[in-house]
Amino acid sequence: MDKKFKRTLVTTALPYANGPVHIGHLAGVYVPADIYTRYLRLKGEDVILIGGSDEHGVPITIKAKAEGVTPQDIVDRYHKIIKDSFEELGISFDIYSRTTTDIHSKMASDFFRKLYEKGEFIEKTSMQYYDEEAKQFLADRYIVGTCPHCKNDHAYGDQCEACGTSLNATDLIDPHSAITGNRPILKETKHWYLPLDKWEPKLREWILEGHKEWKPNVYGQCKSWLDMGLQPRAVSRDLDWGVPVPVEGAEGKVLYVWFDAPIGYISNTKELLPDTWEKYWKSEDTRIINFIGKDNIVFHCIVFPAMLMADGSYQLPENVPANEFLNLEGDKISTSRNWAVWLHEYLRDLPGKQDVLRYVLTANAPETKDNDFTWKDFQARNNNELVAILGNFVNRSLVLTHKYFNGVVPEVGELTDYDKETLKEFTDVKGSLENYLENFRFRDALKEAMNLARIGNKYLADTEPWKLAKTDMNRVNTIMNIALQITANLSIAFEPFLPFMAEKLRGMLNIEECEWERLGNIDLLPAGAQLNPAELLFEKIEDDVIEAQIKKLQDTKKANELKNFKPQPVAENIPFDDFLKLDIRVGKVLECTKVPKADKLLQFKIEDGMGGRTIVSGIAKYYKPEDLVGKELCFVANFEPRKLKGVMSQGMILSAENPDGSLVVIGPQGPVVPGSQVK
Ligand code: B3M
Ligand code: ZN
Repeated sequence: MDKKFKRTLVTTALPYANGPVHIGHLAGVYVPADIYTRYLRLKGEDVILIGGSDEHGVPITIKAKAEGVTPQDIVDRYHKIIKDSFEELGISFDIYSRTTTDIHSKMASDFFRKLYEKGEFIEKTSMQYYDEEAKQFLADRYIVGTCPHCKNDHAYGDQCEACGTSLNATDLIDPHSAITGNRPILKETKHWYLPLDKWEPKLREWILEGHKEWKPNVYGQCKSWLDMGLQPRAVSRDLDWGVPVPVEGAEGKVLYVWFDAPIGYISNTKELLPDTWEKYWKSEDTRIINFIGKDNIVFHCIVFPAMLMADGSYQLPENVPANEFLNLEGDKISTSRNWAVWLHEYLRDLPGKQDVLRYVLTANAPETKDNDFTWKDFQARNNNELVAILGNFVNRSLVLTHKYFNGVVPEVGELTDYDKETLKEFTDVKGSLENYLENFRFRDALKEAMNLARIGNKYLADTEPWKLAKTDMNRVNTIMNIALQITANLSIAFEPFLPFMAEKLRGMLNIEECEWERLGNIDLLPAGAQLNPAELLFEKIEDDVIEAQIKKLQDTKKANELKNFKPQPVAENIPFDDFLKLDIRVGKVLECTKVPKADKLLQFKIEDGMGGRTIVSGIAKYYKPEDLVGKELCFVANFEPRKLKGVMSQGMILSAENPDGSLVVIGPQGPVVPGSQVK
């Protein structure tokens, strides 16, 4: 760590307590923050990891209304689920609290009052939508209307989720209240604004000049916000859920959730360290690191720092290593569409596999670009990397030691050049691991740790102690000593990433110590030390486990399609005579084959009572040809013949289209003579 700093305060974005956390949250924020904190702890540094639930904001009140419970009920439910599941995954928070505590309300309220008294806010009145029946102002999400851009009729007052445009509530066409369905009126209301423009020069200097080392995605986003020019931003809302605005004449108003939530980092630190919290927030020798997802960059790099500058007594973050997004099986993770792997469900469905998830999410972390989580990749990384490399090496070294030496660490003898080369390679790992970890490059760091196991595997495979055991036990002593030293090093190197595995491994090696400084040493296990029995560190994940998870997602997709299915609007009316122009017949499939070089097309020979005909149809994705032979179906018999991929098609087979685009062939429900007309 930079000599300037005596201690580190690590914060993780406070997840909204209106749903459980999913793998996207974990990969973006919590796993990297935990790796970083565990690493600093291992080095013996003064570091704390602060987390908590964000329990205010409009979505929580909407969810409560929808369920007929109070917002407090909602946040109590999810806070518990989130907190317990983080703990089970080994996210080593020093405190995981929430923003509905008294300590937090008081701190947020005092923070506001200080800025208010210093004259740091602008008071402005504006016209906002008001629901006369519900007698309340409608926050953005409470107003639904038609998007002026894409005409989606379910756009919200702050954003249209169909086309992604951010909106002002007053942009919506035909706005109505999500509470009563009434058309809201515009009514005057007063709010407090933080003049971000006032802080723009300082922010520019602090970020654009002072923090060129920030990740390019973070730096770039800040630069583009700053270049667009900052505007005053309202920090209060007309709402009855939140921290009340602590000034006279502010009845019915609360602090905007993005004003109070980041103060949660401070209040949670105070809850943890009532007497010394200020040391972590207000002294220059503390390094503050905010782990967040990319959608939170503006709040952490612009808005919150402007609040801290306005207060004047706090340190600004030293780094904000925001990650990009993790997608799931090719689609954006979405809470409302239930398109996610939920942590609490993962822990239930794949018990004891915390480290596997930590491993996969780190190996595939969206550090520089969006990445995709797939269950197949999860399985492959477990089976081919954790089991086949790491687990295999550790198991071999322990099992061989038990076999040849009754589990006692053998003496090391004379080293060969190859031994020396191997040792050099693995002592170098420490430096590169540190370099990566300190620069928030956790994927690379993990690769480097895994490299240690690769070195070990290769060493055993090359030296083949099992062959030498018959002829040269002296050499086997040395080889196994080296293999065991590498194994012991793994228990340190992996501790930040896979803490459950590392602890189990230390148990097998019968060692307690785990100090980062010892990493790279070749005397972690003294000769003569007794090892405990070997156990497997990882087990293969079978196909059925993965298939069950994939099926769960497919079911979700189907359920969403049904929920969202809107039949096509019915076409214009036509006279009966027009219908009669279509000659629809029943036919029987005599032959059905794939059309060569056309993966969508099937070619049919149809018995039509008139000597038979050939029809080509684009349904190859949905049927195996042999399954259709002998079936009766309906076809349009008087279509102009046309050539498809070189085959003349005399008609069109009728099918129905499902919401997912799949096609199902239409046929009679009872026996019909081929050639009969459909009317
Ligand atoms: N709850 C948004 C989010 O979960 C917000 C973060 C607050 S961090 C102070 O993405
Ligand atoms: Zn739209």
